[in-house]
Amino acid sequence: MKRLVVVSNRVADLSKAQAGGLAVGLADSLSQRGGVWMGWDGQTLKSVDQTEPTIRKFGDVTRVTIPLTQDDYDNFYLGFSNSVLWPLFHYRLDLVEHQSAFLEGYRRVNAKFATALLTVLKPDDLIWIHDYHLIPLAAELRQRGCKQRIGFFLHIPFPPPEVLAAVPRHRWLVESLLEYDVIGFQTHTDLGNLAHYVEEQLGLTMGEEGRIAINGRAVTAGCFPIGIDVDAFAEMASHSNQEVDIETARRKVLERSQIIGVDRLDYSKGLPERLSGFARLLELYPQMRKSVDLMQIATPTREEVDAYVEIRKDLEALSGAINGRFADFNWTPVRYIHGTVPREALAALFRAAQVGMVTPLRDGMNLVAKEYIAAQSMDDPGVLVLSKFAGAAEDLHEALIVNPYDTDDVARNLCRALTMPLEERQERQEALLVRIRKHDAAHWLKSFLAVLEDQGLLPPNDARSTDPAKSSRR
Ligand code: GDG
Repeated sequence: MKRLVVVSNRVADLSKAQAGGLAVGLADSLSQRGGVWMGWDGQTLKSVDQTEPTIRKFGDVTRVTIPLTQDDYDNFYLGFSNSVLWPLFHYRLDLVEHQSAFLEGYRRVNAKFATALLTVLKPDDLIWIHDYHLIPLAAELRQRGCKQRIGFFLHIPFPPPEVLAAVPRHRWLVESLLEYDVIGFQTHTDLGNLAHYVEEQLGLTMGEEGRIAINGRAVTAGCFPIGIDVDAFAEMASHSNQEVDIETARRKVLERSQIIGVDRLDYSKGLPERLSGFARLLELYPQMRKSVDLMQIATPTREEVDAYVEIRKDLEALSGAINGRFADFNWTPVRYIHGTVPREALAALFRAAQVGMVTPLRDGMNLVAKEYIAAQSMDDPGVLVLSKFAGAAEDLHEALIVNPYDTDDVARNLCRALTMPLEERQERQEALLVRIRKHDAAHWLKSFLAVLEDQGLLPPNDARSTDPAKSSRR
């Protein structure tokens, strides 16, 4: 078995036990095969352009980290990655803020990653690079003579050509992407968008099994929906949590239901629209007043980017306005928490909530949707209300699928979820559990690595079960 080398912008702390999910899956895989995980160490140096990596061993896993300079941080991380690619790939052209220094910073840091990675690479390694920060890394490695197989997984959406065309040097970006041997997307829609781009802009075709022939090489693009460790999350949710239990008992007495939302405080997650949809529920269905509240946990993220400062202000104003309008002396409709909650408490909160509200305006997959399902008890399961613009909606058909921009649609579906008979909730839960088990974290890892190792073609259940060129999720 080949040694695995994973590269992502940030590296999980391998000295601490991780609570489930992607980091655990990757760390397990690395320790089984032996491997390397490389990324930014989270430090910014004032002026020194130090590329010397820091290398630490954790059993058979080597953690390689490099610092960034302040300039790298501003232009590569805050700039091109999070003020150009993130908004654009989430179809938010209105939020793109580009400066020419951003693109230079993006290229420079990718070159820096390549130089650092070369110091630890072995000829037989299998390289797996993650996410939008590092699209040109394969091209940088190839320029330095790297011959190993290199795969790439995009965690966020891949937009249609007409949106992608707004990225400065978009053709260069996609040509860099095509330097990988394997390109993984979350959904068939994303895969279809690449097929459209290569056809329209590069005059290439994506053939059977996602193959693109370019410069005498074959690139394989496929759909690998990411998942969670279902049993680990369900187990965590089944543990009693005293604070959540007390709150649940109080609700029972008051016959009051809870809707829960948990997200990074990001404009892609549709939080203002979510609060408006909830307010519309209280308007359209006055009988719901005092019998339901919304707990929204919004975890701070990228607070140095202007768009994130704006969204925080908007949310605080909106939750205050809804509470001002509807609250009673013994009922507060919106509980808005700007902070991070321990994972165990999160799992218990999911289990205790009658509705999980996952309504992003655009999302690669959305793991919260899968965690909410995993946390439910079969005796009395809650209902998932899911945006049609989340990658997860391509598979989770038994959720109540909504258009997050349409507050009436959201309100109607919230009401339906809150009044859904037990039998229907159980049927939906059972079907959803089968789905998240089929596409869990282990399956994601195994299926991507099988293709990267060139052990046959894409698995039939995942590979283009619909023609990507005709795919139309969003
Ligand atoms: C990107 C893509 C794709 C959130 N708040 C707290 C907390 N969380 C955890 C959730 C979940 C994770 O963070 C968020 O994952 P998502 O998938 O929902 O979203 P992104 O962070 O945007 O992730 C996304 C993902 O990559 C994987 O490919 O699905 O589409 O955007 O696990 O539970 N965890 C704790 N406290 C919090 O307050 N402990």
